Amino acid sequence: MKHTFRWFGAHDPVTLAHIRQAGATGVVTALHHIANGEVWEVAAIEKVKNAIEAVGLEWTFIESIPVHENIKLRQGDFRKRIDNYKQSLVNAARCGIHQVCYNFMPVLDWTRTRLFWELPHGGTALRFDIVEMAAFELFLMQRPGAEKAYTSEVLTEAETLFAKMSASEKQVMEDNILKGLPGTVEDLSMSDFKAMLSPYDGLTHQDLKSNLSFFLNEVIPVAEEHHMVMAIHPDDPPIDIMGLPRIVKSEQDLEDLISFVDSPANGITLCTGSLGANPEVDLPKIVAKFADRIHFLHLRNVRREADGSFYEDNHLDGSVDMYAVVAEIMNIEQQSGREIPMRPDHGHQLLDDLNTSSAYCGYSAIGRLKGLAELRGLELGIKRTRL
Ligand code: DNO
Repeated sequence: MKHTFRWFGAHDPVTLAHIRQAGATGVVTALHHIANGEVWEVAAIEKVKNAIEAVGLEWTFIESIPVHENIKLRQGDFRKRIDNYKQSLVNAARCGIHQVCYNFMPVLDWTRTRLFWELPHGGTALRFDIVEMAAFELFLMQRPGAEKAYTSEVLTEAETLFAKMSASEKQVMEDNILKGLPGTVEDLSMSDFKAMLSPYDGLTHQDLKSNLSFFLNEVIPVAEEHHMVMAIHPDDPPIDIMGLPRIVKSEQDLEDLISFVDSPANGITLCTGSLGANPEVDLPKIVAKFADRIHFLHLRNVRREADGSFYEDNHLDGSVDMYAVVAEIMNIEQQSGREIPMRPDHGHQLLDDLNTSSAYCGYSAIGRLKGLAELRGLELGIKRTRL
């Protein structure tokens, strides 16, 4: 595997020098200052690329060129936004960057109810709690029909929980949940958020899949022409939340995705944390099945709980059998001669991370360094026992 680290740009307190010290050889980043849907110009891409190369690293993957909401909705100026997307791809290729991650989650990216959930040793982890999520939807957001999305046990617990929460706890919960836009530090207000959701009213999974298919049929030929690959990130968590359809959360969804355009350029980011939160997903099987479509690896573990909650565990502990996943990845690398880029996805807040609260949620230096070190050790161990 090619070892990379995510970097959020010049404002990231985890610097390129830190990334190099952590043992990564590649960087994964985006032009976070460019508004979603605008063209990434060559000069702006070059500037970031030069900064990365100046410290002896390489810009391995773009994560992400975000997809404008009008493209997901196939409404308004979506054709212009798709043209902009194509132009950004062409410009990235001109700068020598050929691998692009993206997602097709409506409105929100990843969603958690706790950003600093304390572990027994005092470090913190990200957590998605189904009871808190239900309490948010029912009582803070007051989404009509939200009760249909939860079991009666969860609804009862959510009611009890909400009755006990103080005003400030409710505010923290709202801020946490509306945080799902990586690379930003701004929280959305509830009314902005509702305004963003309303165009999705009545949009079904099938509609959203058809809009994804339309988008891919437009951009994949451009990617192919410029020897690029696109790698969709699965939905996180892998369930419908807030009434929004989520369409990349299961093996069947991945099959549908690759059927939309039959090209290796139409690929997947294997996020073991996102897919691994779905108890029905067999990750080693998915690696073997979609081998030639897996272009990027987000390696992270989750510990699933019976009611659908989960938290992010150590990279090698939890419900995902990381040994089996990495062993399968190494099989497909061996068969294809490829070296697939990986990044340790997220990390706990540990040691000095706990004093540097300005890092992006989930993207602490030491927690991720630990994850990378463990994953590299696992990889080396597998390699040596196979020799
Ligand atoms: C979370 C990340 C995601 C990912 C995007 C890709 O930390 O894994 O935000 O970058 O979904 O577009």
